[in-house]
Amino acid sequence: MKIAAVAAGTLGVFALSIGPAMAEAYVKPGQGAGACPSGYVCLYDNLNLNQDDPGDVLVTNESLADLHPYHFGDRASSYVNKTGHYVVFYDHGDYQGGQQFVASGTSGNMPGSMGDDVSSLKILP
Ligand SMILES: [Ca+2]
Ligand SMILES: [Ca+2]
Repeated sequence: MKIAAVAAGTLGVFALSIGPAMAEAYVKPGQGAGACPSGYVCLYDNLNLNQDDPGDVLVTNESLADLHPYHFGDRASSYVNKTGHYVVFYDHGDYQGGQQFVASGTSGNMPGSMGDDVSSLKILP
């Protein structure tokens, strides 16, 4: 019985590791909503999804408690949400401070006073 339990546990880890939605976050240059893959939320350095002014895009399908390691702290001016979930932007790290909720399928300039202020983001379940 103990062997069977260990085997099942190993299988579970394996199944997780080949899941379709590997958590990842990276920065690339890009413009427009097409720069954001399906299943991800993307932050753009400049207004209007970088379409008037080329710049970097932070692409992520995981919540990020601190954008500074990606050199994207206090920098995002617009966004695209293709996660299928609500995303919450916070003006401080660790999901603290002011919040802005954006629905899946929406995009545009950062709502409220969140432009050049987002320091963390959470993808809701
Ligand atoms: Ca900016
Ligand atoms: Ca901030």
